[in-house]
Amino acid sequence: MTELRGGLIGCGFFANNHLNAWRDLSASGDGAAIVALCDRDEARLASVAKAFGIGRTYTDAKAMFEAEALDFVDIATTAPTHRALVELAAAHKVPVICQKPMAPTIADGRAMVAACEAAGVPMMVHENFRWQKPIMAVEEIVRSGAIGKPFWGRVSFRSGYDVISGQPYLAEGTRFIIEDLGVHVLDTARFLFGEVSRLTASTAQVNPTIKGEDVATMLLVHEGGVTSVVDCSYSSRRARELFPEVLIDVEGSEGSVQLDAGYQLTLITKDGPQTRDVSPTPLAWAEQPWHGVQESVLNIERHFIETLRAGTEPATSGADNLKTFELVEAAYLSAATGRTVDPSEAR
Ligand code: NAD
Ligand code: 89V
Repeated sequence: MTELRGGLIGCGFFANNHLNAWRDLSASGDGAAIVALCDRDEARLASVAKAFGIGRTYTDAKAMFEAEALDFVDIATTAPTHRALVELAAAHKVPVICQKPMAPTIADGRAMVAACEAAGVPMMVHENFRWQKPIMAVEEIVRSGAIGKPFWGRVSFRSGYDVISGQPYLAEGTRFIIEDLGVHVLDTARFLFGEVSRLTASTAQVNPTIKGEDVATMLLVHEGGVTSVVDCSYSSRRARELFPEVLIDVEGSEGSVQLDAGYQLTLITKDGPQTRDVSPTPLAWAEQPWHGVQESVLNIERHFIETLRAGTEPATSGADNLKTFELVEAAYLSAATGRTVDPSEAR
């Protein structure tokens, strides 16, 4: 199998995880490797290139696309640059995987999807929460029918972890938790319960040193009949700090499934409760407490490469992720107006 050649743009805080996972995929014969790096910060570029032994480096993305014959590009910059970089990739006919959040506005997101469609290149959003092992385990149970027809759910992320210290740009935007973290939990709710017809949200800003909301509570009515509560907070002081665990409850006509603290998964059926440990597998380069997120990066990159080889649509394609983006927009609109919103209003 010929190894696909990728370029990575953006060598910042989270890119180490991308690069470690790409290195694992290359070593395990999954058929992809990063051969070129780009960052407009020269010192950062040099240090990451050295750490990962990647000799071909660029401070300008256009120069990289022009000089390299790439099979794909991995965009790991922050949202304000995503549209221009995705459009550049499309112009060079290079398939893209682009970090979340997709873009600052849904209009930008639509333009990115349209550019890739017009160029005939696949586009995937790096929406990795549905690639976390514990979340995949919940989805597998729901899909198996073991709890019957689901009618209620909760997807919850509550933490007091100082996420701002690693990602200082998060303190600067007027939008914070729904855009950055809510996008993951809303996507998880779509993954588990399907599309949403109505959403009501309430938000709060508890931390006075930031500009956006750091607490959000959302009520979702899904088309298939499930009602779910999706809540997230970065201002929660709790008995046990769980960052970055997502807790999940699903109740169905024949039973329930709970993903509780410490990655404990309980299936409750007529035969009683059965609990098993679904902890993520720490990779060789994992750092606690990020190991579950890091494993999901490996899973999503592998999926992207499989879809490129098979010519199939990735699970979180650009078009798919626009539906999660509509939920983000619906949540902000609902919180601002106090009304229940049909996410299709954001279309
Ligand atoms: P960062 O600011 O630490 O790094 C971004 C890097 O991109 C910087 O080195 C910057 O110089 C470079 N850059 C920006 N624009 C560029 C351009 N046009 N050309 C070349 N280089 C450019 O950001 P980060 O914290 O690593 O976050 C990156 C993205 O990853 C964000 O969208 C964030 O939301 C996302 N993220 C995702 C997860 C997840 O679990 N999926 C976790 C953390 C961060
Ligand atoms: O996606 C993010 O930016 C990270 C998270 C911890 C949620 O993965 O903050």
